[in-house]
Amino acid sequence: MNDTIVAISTSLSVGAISIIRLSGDKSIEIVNKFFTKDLNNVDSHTIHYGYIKENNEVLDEVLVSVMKSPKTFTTEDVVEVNCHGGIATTKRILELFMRNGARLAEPGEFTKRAFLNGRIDLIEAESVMDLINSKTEVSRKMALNGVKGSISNRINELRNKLMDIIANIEVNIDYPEYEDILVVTNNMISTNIKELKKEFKKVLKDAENGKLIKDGINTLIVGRPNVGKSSILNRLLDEEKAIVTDIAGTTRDIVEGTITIDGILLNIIDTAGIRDTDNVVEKIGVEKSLSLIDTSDLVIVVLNNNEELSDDDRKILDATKDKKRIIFVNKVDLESKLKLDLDVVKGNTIEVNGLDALKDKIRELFNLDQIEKSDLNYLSNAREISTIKEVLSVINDIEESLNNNIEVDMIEIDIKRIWELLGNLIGKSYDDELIDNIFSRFCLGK
Ligand SMILES: Nc1nc2c(ncn2[C@@H]2O[C@H](COP(=O)(O)OP(=O)(O)OP(=O)(O)O)[C@@H](O)[C@H]2O)c(=O)[nH]1
Ligand SMILES: [Mg+2]
Repeated sequence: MNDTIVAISTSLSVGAISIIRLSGDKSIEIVNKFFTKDLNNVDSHTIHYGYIKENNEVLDEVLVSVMKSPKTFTTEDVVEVNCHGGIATTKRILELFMRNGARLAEPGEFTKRAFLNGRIDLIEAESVMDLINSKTEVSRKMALNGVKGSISNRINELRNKLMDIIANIEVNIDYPEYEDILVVTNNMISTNIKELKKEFKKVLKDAENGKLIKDGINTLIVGRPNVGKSSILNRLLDEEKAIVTDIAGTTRDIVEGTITIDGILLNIIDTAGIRDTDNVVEKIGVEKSLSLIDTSDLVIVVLNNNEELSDDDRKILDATKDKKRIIFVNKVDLESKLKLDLDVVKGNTIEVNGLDALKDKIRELFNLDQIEKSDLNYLSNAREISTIKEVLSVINDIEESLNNNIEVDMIEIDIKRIWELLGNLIGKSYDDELIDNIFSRFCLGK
């Protein structure tokens, strides 16, 4: 039997109302001890007005919601006390409940109980966290699909298809003498596996979009000193965030800002101009700029239209050639001296032009218009994406076995492995450490 947990479910700051939530067998009993109305025989899913009192001292005037097992978020008895907001009152009532049989919930423990009690699966649980953290309309919609179970349905459908294949193989192995069963051949499995591979590849591609929706596009602005990187950042943000001067080497540390394009966050980082330098501080800045290239989703390489391509420019172009990148040729208001045989976007930040073209290029590179129109039934976190990658690698093994005419019952082992991986994904089977890890990332009270 679970103990009864309690936490403040709203944020602990000044606000009109705070909610203290309890879940577990003793929820009603604990609140009832201090509430002015008897909650023992009230109907489930009802709200009651009264006071919380400790030894004749009124702590607050509250509304208490009583939700009885099993139709609650955790499937246990849940009581929510709506008290006046602010830190002092909320804490006082929380402490009262803690002194009387409730334990302070761990971060994510309410959602963890919902999962362990079978009310939601793991993807739905992770989506609760995504929903809380979502900053844009698109990420909110995607997270809500997760909470509602649409994403899990997509995985369950694939899992059922695998089960069909496994069942067919098993029948063949166990009852080879039956005349009217379908004889499962490598050919037949091969057709099925090809189809599944296509579907999992689509799931993975969508998941990469999902990650962009959730985390945004990490965009790095790089280039030699003085080409106008900080000016571009400022124009994009429409704010004088970074210092701009005509002194080469003005930006020493990174400067960050965010904008949204078609509902997708663009996390923009302006960096120190890259050049060979003996200045210790500038050198550290340059190294930082270079090291950030690897981890970014998009690199904007800025070149100066008014100067010929230099060795430093070439170095930067070379360091970014395998990345998703946009080359922005700045200062087109000045005489053109740059010669370059690559696809570029041109502009200048004084009269401000070229930035719309830059945004269009970003839309094109990341297919943003399609993301906005899609159903958003996407997986999106690292755990989910790495599981799908593992599935695809097992599928490759299967294809290899099929090519080598390995026996069907050997291939079945790999098919079962995929079925299991998808089970882990939705939390049908799980290990405790993983579950603790996932839920500990939640905020307190959720
Ligand atoms: N003519 C012209 N000048 C520009 C343009 N963009 C920026 N500048 C000027 O170029 C100089 C350098 O601009 P910054 O934005 O500080 O350049 P940066 O690349 O951030 O330079 P560092 O931080 O030193 O690496 C400033 O004097 C800007 O006013 C442009 O499009 N046209
Ligand atoms: Mg700068």
